[in-house]
Amino acid sequence: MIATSRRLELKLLLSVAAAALLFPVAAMAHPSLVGANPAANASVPRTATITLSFSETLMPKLSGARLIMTGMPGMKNHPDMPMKAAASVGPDGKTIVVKAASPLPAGSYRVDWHVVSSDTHRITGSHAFSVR
Ligand SMILES: [Cu+2]
Repeated sequence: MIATSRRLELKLLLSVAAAALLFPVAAMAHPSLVGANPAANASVPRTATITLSFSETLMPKLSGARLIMTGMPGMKNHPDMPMKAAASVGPDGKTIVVKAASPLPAGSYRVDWHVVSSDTHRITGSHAFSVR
């Protein structure tokens, strides 16, 4: 009897281990940037809103972005200049919406983003575009 229940126990453990190997991959994927408006390296008319779309549902409290002006027409060696902007995760849970306090003047910009999804790893990246 004891040997039989041990064998059953072992079988159960093995099937749990096999399931753990098969299923966590999709659930544990890191969020990646899959789209943005303005698009990467695009030159767009004046706008105050930038949206970044990710592949995973984000944790709003641990995800955000900073908007930085990196260049201005006619100015050499423009230092990184943080812009007044608010970033929040949109209603779909997968989008970061960055709203500048006012429409951005002509220049080049970079959005430094950080996101956390269900696997709890912090992923960072940056996204560049310009306003003409
Ligand atoms: Cu991760």
